[in-house]
Amino acid sequence: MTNTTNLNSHFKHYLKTASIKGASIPDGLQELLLAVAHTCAGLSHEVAQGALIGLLGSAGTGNVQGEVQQKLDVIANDLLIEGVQGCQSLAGLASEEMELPMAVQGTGDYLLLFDPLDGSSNIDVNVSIGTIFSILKKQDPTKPMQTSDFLLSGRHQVAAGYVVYGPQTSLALTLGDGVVMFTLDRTIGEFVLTRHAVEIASATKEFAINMSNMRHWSSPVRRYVEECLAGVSGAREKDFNMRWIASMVADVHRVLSRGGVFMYPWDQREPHKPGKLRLMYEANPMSFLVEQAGGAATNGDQLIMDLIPTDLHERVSVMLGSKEEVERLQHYHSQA
Ligand code: P6P
Repeated sequence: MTNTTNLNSHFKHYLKTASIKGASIPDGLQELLLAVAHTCAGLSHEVAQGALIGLLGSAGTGNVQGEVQQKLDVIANDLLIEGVQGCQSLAGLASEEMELPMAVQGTGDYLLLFDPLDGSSNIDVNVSIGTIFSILKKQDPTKPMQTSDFLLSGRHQVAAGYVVYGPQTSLALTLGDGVVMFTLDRTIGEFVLTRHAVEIASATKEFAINMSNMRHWSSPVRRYVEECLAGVSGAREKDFNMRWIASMVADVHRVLSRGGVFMYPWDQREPHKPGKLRLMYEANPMSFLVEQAGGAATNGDQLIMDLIPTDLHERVSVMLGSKEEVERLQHYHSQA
């Protein structure tokens, strides 16, 4: 992304003036991105209020994934649906929290997918959580939306990003020409450009994985992690550090910010499921950001964004981040 990289510009000004591969951002896409960002700025306030307004704890309902919904999961989902209703180019939307997609205008250029509040198991313990979004270009904008319209590979994304509700509320965005980051200025309720040309270092000394699942992993993943743990006393030329926040948005924000590799691989507890994380509204948007920042994202055998989905809520094994480490993981998988 070029020009308008003058830091401190507000999100709306950025979208109006950004040049993406030499072209300005279409008005309909600007409108949609503004609506998502505005909704997430409001959600940041709700998240920060938490217990003060009775928003912690379970909603007493389950979602399509069979997971217990937190109150904030439901609120985030409802706010995002409401927030984009006026977007004239939005044909429809799909959410982790809903089995079927929902028509907005019915016809239109874009399809929005989101995980409204990822990492919600962390809500009650005051650990960072986030909203992940992906925007696909609808193949035929004149026809009414249907579920099959969403089943496109991650290469069809025209935009992707997340908002992480942490000590700061940060928004990361790619439109296919690099990655930029914004910080919510609560004094004015605006996202302000604070980083541009975000790049993931190819080498790293930091890996992120839930180590308690080690006995369930495939051998290539076990080999990789065991070598990281052994460091210079083993096959690696350096020692490693480990992080695991159990909130994908927070872990990926760290990888984008300072490098590293994030893994949630397939494991044998559910051998018929390719992984835990969802392809369409978690892995694909994060993979788009990571690739645009010079990193890589694989399921072990293929690049995640090359995968052709067959189901809106399908899951995938995820290994993403610093290119050297992801390529090593791919190499170990190719030898298995
Ligand atoms: P575990 C959150 O529930 C999530 O979907 C991701 O955000 C996170 O990376 C992962 O699950 C954490 O899973 O098994 O460590 O609790």
